[in-house]
Order: sequence, then C-alpha cells, then structure tokens
Amino acid sequence: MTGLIIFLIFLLLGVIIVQIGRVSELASKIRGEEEVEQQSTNRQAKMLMLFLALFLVLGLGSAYYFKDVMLGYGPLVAASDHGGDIDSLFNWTLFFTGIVFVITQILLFWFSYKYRTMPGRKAMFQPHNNTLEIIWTVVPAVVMTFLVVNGLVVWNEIMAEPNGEYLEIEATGYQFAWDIRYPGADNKLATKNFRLIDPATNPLGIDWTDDKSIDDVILTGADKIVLPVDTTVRVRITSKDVLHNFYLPHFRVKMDAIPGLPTFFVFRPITTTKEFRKNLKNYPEWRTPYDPEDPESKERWEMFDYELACAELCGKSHYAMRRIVEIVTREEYNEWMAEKNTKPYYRTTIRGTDADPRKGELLDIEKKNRNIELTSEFTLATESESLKDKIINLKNIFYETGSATLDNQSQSELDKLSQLLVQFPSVNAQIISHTDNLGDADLNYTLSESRAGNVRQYLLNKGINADRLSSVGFGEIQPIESNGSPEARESNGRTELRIISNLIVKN
Ligand SMILES: [Cu+2]
Repeated sequence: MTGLIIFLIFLLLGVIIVQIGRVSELASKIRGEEEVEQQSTNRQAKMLMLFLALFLVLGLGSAYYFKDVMLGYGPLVAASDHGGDIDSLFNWTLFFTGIVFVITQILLFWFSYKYRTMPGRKAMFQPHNNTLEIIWTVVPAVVMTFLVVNGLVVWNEIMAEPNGEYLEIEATGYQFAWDIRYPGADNKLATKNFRLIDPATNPLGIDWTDDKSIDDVILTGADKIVLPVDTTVRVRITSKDVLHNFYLPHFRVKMDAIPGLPTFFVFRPITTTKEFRKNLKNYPEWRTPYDPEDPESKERWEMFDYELACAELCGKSHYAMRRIVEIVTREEYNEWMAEKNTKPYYRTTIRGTDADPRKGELLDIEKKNRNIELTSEFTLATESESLKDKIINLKNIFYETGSATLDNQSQSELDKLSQLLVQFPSVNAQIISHTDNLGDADLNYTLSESRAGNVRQYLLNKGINADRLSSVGFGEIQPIESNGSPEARESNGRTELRIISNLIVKN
C-alpha cells in the first residue's frame, strides 16, 4: 500500500512538472523570447547558488554526522602502533583536499552566478596569464610534496623489517578461507615448497624434513586468530590460487596475498579486544541491542570483534574469508598457545603416516621425551615392590628384520640406559627379549637369545660391569597381545629390562 502511494505521489509530481513546462512555454510566446530567456538565466543562477549552499551544508554535515562509523574517527581509533600514523596521513590529505574542494565548489557556482548572461555583457578573452600559471603550479606542487614525502616516511617505517624480538605467523589465502600458521615452541616457521602441496595431507606444502616443521601449528576454518598485545607481529602473506588481500581494518593492516610472490606486514597491536569493547561502550550507538529484533540480546559493544577480511574480490564466496581476530594479554596468549602447542599439525596428522618422509626415524624431540620417560620408569622400578613396575619395556630398541643386529635407531635408548645403570650403581638387571609368533618357534627362541645378548654386550661395551647384567631370550612364548594383527605382533616382539635387585649400600 505504502509503495502504491509513493508511486502515485511521484506520478503526480511528474504531471505537475510537465504542466508547468507547458504553461511557461505559453507565457514565453506571449511575453517575447529574449525577456523570458533572461528571466530563466537569472532563475537558474539563483537556484545554483541555493544548490551550492545546500550541497555544502548537507554534505559536510552528513560527513560529520556519520563520522563515528568511519575508521579513524569517533570510537574506531587504530588498535595498532602504526595505525595512528596512517590515520594522521589520511587526515592531512583530507585537510588539504578538503580546503581545495570547498574553495573550488564555491568558485565554480559563484562564477556561474556572477558572470551569467546579461544584456550587453561580453566575455573577456584571456589566452595566457603567467601569475595564475605560477600560482596553480606551485601551490599544488608544495602540498603534494608534503603529502608524498610524509607518506613515504610513514610507509618506510611501517614496512621496515622488525628489529628485536617478534612473533612471526603466516597467512595463506585460498578460495575461500585463510590457513594461519603459528611457529610453535621454537618460534620459527618451517620452510615450504609448493611442490610438496597435497590437498589431503599437506595443504600448505610444508617441508616435513625441516626440523622447524615439527611444532608448527595450523589454524584452519573458523578458529579465531589470537595475538598478544604489545608484541611485534610479522605476518607472511601468501596465496594458493588467486589474488586475495590480508586486511585487518582496525589495525590499518592491508596487504595483497599474491600467488608465487610472498609479501609481509609488520604491526604491533596496542589494544586488547576487551579494552576496545570498553571504549565502544562510551558511545550511545554501541549501547543498542546487537539484534534489533530482540531487545534482550547483548549490546553491540559486547559483541564487537576485530576481524580479518579479504579485501580483494576473489570469487563468489569472497565474504566467507572473514575471520575473527582476538587480541589478548601476554599471559592469556601464552595459555592459549600452550594448548595449541599440544597439537602441532605434523605430530597430530602426519607423524608415522605414509605422508611422513621421516617415518621410522626417531626425531630428536622424541628421543628427548623418551629419555625423560625412561628415567622415570627406571627410578620407579628401583623403588617399587610391584613386579609389573620392575619390568621396563625398552620401546626404542630395534633390530634389523629377522636378525639380531641392533638398528642404529636404538642407540639413543641404549645410551640413556647405560647412563642410568652408571647413575644407579647398586642396581642389577636382566635384558629379556621376546619375538612374535611368525616363523619357526625354535628359531625365534635362538633369535631372542642373541638379541638380548647383543643388547647386553652393547651395555658392557659402555663400561657396565658384566656381573650386574644378565640376558635371556623367551622366543614367542610370552606375548602381551594375541598375535592377530601386524601391530600386535610388533608389540609382542620386544625387549625389556628387568630390575632384579636394588642393593642399598649403607655406610
Ligand atoms: Cu579472498
């Protein structure tokens, strides 16, 4: 109904305008052409002046009225260190171009009013004027130089490589999301190679043979990007398919993500999400319900989040690249990161699978962790009365297939074991070897005997007294699991250490 009424109003307005036109046409015929033309010129000149006044007042007024929803004015102050510099650059540019804009508009309309057609008035012919040429060349040149030089200074400051400590993360854009990579405990991102990209197992093409890759953490999907306040952050920005743009509006960070051409941005967040919300609360328009339909819903300032947007129209789901960014205190960040660090991508998704180029190889971190574990198992075995605790499964002792020869991978475990035996001189122990049930039982028995013997010999070579260490092989008769699967057989073929006596020497 409202629509129909509005339509009718416009229709009637149209009819009125056409009718007025006809009336003035008739009037002109009666009064004579020239006089009518002069009247119309005068009227148009006055209307233009009115338009100028309205245009300037309404235009500048609405810009002022809506300033609070624009970045850099009102509550949306920059939340990064360099953001203020960028905002002030914009303000200076706005200041100069604003002055020029207002002056030229006024002159444009004023001239068309003042020099309108009049009876007997002739146009002046002015082919050249040196003074004018100099003025309108020098003034813009000076202003432009000021703006450009200032802009370059700010740009060079922002784009400088960080000195001192910084956190480096990586953002890889693709249709239609970002993969965000954190460096993990070592604070270093591993190298990448696009030839290693595999959509299923290695979407970023990370080189798993690079030690730095072991602890890299990848945030995918809707995981929010958490960053610590007052910390320099360097973002490596890349893309896998088309142009994207890494845009953090509240931090005045904006950089293209270009396939094949890595870019970066350095910035330092200075306001946590919580602080920013608190500031928004001071503005009445932010204290309205977040959901206008539901007056009970939270207020807008409470629901505010920093965001990462893609600022390059990259395809039909371009909007879906939005991600929430949360700035937290150092302590909160450390807590969040510690939780993420327990699930690095390599160790949760790649380790031990066919996609793992280091499958079957012990990593340094694994050796280190195993050494800690072995030490506590050994200590427990010397203190505990329970038979179960006294037997330690030496999980990182490996032999060549079907042979008693020790594999090189066993070295770390054996060396730690010899250290422990030196450290606990009162401990006597026995090396026990078991096999799975594949092949001939007698041969398995002999194999286990010589395997246990080889382990013992290794430890003796390390200087352990022969009286303290015996060895025995049980072949396949003591499985810990039924030999149904390859995994079960693998755990049955094992080497154990049994603590036999712990002679406490009293002085
Ligand atoms: Cu995009």
